[in-house]
Amino acid sequence: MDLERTLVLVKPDGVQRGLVGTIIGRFEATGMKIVGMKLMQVGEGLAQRHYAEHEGKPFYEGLVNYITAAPVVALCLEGPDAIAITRKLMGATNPSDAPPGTIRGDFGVEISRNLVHGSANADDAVREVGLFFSDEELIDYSRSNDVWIVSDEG
Ligand code: 3AN
Repeated sequence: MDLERTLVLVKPDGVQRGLVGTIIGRFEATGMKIVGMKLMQVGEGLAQRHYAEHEGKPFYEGLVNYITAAPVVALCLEGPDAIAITRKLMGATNPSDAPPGTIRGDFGVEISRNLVHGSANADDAVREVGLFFSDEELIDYSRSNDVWIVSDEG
């Protein structure tokens, strides 16, 4: 299967609650590669572009306020079927519908504080990765050598 890339955000509630490592760990443990990662404050312009599809909905303003309220961790994940796998690990948008074992099911209780974002489909993934990362910020692992924890190189 072809490799896919997807955008993940650990949202402000995930950062404030000290769940960054736990949430990233769940994605990382699947074998998906982290090809981009940064802690950042999302400005209003970026938030509006990211959530453009929700403009006009009753929860839109709250959504922009929430994502801009405090830092997020943005990740670009890569792997076969990365978009669907990421969304499966996240669980349903509303944590009360998300089963135990998913990030939202284990750590969330309300839809407006649902901890994590993952691109919904291939078009969104390309658009959203481009919004949050420049090409230079994304790693090409084919240019890396294997590195072991214990090195025999002194
Ligand atoms: P998902 O993040 O699961 O892809 P979307 O794209 O439908 O869900 O919605 C984007 C974000 O908008 C959600 N993560 C959630 O924070 C917020 N949201 C969606 N629907 C509602 C709603 N009915 N009430 C409040 N917030 C909502």
